[in-house]
Amino acid sequence: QRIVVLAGGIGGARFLRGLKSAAPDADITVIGNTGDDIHLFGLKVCPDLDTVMYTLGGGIHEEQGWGRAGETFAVKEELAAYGVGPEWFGLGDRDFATHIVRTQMLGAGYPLSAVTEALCARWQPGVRLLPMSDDRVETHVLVDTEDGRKAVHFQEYWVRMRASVPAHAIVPVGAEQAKPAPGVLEALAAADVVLFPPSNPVVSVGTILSVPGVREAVADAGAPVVGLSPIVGDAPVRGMADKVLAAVGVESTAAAVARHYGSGLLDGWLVDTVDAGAVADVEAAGIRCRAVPLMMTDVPATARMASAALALAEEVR
Ligand code: GDP
Ligand code: FO1
Ligand code: CA
Repeated sequence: QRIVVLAGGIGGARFLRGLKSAAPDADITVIGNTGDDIHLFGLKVCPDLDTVMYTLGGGIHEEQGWGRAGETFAVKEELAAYGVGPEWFGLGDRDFATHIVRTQMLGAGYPLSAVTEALCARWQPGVRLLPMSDDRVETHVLVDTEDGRKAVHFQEYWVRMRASVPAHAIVPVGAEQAKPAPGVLEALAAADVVLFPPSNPVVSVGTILSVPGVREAVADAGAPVVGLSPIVGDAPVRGMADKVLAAVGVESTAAAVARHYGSGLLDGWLVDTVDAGAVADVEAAGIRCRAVPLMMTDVPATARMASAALALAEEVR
């Protein structure tokens, strides 16, 4: 069975761990969000690709959900001693090595997709991890500051500002000119099932879908497309999905997110049991819907979510 998953960072990575456990023989291709990528200290950092790679490869800081286990911060402290920032983004020593290897290979002319494959040769995530594009795309967020309205990098909005002010618009800068990475459209065309994990619908899945050709390839995949709600009980389980959903005029409810994707894209949608009241709403929008527990508390619970998504895909096939 060929499964294609459009994944962000923590929500995508944790779901994939459950999916691998639920479908150990499946051939899984992950299309990863690169809109969160940022250049720091001359290095290219790809938080969502790394979160998937480290989580599936056994190197993740489990409690935090991003970055490396057993991390130290000597380089960060030394940079700070030179007065070299930004000090608000925490890059650890182990993680730095990944960014050095990536930046060196990019400088030598390899595309990000080839670099990601090389990094995964070490981590063996057990899935084929593709960046959504080899072209630079950077999500910016329009916010009001003392100097008026301006666009800040998504990481600045989330990590430095902690999403404490309203987001007025979300712009995937560069997306219009970006091409899907090699393998992305081919994987979607050959998929038996396409899954949207409980990833951020705007700055993770939405950014992937903003790469020209990807939305069309998902809609035309000829395979069932099933998503899992990242919104449980009218709030994100973690993160700033409520803020970025508001920026695109979507309520933070499981039903509103399903309608936002729409029946042109989604065939099936899973909501948490606390949102069982939303099932009729979603089905009225032409999307088959079931309510099951959607909290990824551990791998077995997450595997049950993945099984429910695959079962719903069979129902709508
Ligand atoms: P990020 O790039 O690290 O922000 O990760 P993703 O975009 O892949 O996923 C973020 C989303 O995951 C957030 O909107 C959370 O609400 C959602 N999420 C995190 N943990 C859980 C969980 O256990 N269950 C569900 N249903 N959603 C979750
Ligand atoms: N998230 C934070 O909240 N603070 C950080 O200092 C931070 C550093 C960081 C470094 C590498 C990396 O791969 C991820 C990192 N993250 C950090 C997580 C990341 O910014 C976000 O979780 C996602 O991009 C949100 O979608
Ligand atoms: Ca992300």
